Amino acid sequence: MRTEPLQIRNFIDGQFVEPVGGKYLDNIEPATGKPYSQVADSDGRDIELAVTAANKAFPNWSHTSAADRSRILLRIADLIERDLEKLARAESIDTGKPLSLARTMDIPRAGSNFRFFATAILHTDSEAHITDNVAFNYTLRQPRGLAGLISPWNLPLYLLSWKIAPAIAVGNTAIAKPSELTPMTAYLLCELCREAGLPNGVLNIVHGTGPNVGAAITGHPKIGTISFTGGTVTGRKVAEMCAPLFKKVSLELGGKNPNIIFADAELDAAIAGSVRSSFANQGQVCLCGSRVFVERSAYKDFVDRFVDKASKLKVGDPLEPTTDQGAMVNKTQLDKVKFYVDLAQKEGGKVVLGGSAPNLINDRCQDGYFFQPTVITGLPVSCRTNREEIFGPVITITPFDDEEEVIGYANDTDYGLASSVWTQNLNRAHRVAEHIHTGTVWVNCWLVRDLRVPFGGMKQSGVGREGGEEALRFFTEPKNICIAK
Ligand code: TXE
Repeated sequence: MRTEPLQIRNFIDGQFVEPVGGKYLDNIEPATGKPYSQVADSDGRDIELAVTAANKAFPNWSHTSAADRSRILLRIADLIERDLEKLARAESIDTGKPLSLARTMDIPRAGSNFRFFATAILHTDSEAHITDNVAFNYTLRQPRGLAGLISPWNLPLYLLSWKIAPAIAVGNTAIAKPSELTPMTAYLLCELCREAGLPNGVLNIVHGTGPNVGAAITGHPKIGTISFTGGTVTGRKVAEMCAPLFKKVSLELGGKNPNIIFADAELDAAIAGSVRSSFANQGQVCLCGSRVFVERSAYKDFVDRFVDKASKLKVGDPLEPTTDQGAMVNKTQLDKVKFYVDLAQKEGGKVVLGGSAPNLINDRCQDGYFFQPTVITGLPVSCRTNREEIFGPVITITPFDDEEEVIGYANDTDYGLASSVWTQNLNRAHRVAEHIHTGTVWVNCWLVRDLRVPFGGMKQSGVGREGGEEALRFFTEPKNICIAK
């Protein structure tokens, strides 16, 4: 008997509701290339309903005590942890990422995001100043109102929760739009928020495409704060929509991150760390180190050992426990990767690993969007392959001769999100880290995350910072009150 596919509906005012237009998009499973559910294809009319609900909820929620807000967010974190397996499986099916990765990274990090901001709001301090003998100044940090949160498809629940948690923790109400490519865990999160007792209208999730729903959020006059994560091209459109409305905007965009290995690095650790930073999540992480630079004296040894280790990554069915590399999120991304591998060879590069789709994974996955971990050498530093974000399992490895040269290579990009430096020389680590133009520099590690630190990019990698104190400040409005003595 043919069962009807699950229809992912919008979550507005605490209820799951049909999109006003009654339309749905197929939701494709990347590992099979076949639809396995449907997602609401909403538009501005649905955003209007969400704005009404968020507006209605704002007065009570913004006056709820921090202790009560904290208790609800902690309950959400507990429920995410309770449903770890269910959420991880949903995330893996929806994105094509290995189940093991969703289980160990995406879902636990989503729970951590709620837990972190649930407790952070209990320990915020306020500024006060005695102005000579004439006045007493203090600063109130108040919630801004309605927050519009737009998230991408690569780490769906991780990045969506990274926005929802601080936004509502400080007392805003939120209208969130997950990527239409990966809506499932956002849908499941709504059920958990309701079970946790989050009041109706505090969180509203409207599904659909960027132009129909995302633009309705960024263009809505009553949504004063926008937090966006996605591509640089789209980030520019978001900024253009928000500027004339004087909205407060945070943009987390793309990256083309340098990963620098000096000859004195602990090479086993550098190779293991570099394989992970190159191919985690099929290279679909804005923080991946896609431009690897190796000091010339260690270059051949590094390339041989890196290729050997990367060749052992198992490309497979994301649901198999032994899989290291799953499917790319959709055909568009797969075609983009194929385009850049062809371009790299036209630019003089040599494919020393991968470069094409793998052999048949299994019958279930024969039409999935798979691509082998790919390593390309011999490219000039400033070619398109080394300048443009590919966002897939494709990295380049290039030799360098000295510190000044490699810092110049690292900074020769329109992006500035993250970087890694591998060396046992402490002075050099500090020196190089200081001169690289990225928002985050990891030394002898990658993707070690502390939620207290500011996170974000420079140049075309974004505007603003999320994480920790920065996120609490972003989602609140400081008001200075001066009282004459
Ligand atoms: O992201 P988009 P896409 C990079 C990566 C990728 C490229 C495009 O290089 O190849 O971006 O990916 C919504 N107004 N990153 O197309 O378009 C959209 O529905 C408002 C890096 O998937 O940026 C989705 O919810 N919203 C990034 C979200 O924006 C709009 C992670 C992101 O979609 C919109 C993902 C509009 N006009 C991709 N158009 C990172 N930094 O991690 C689309 N959206």
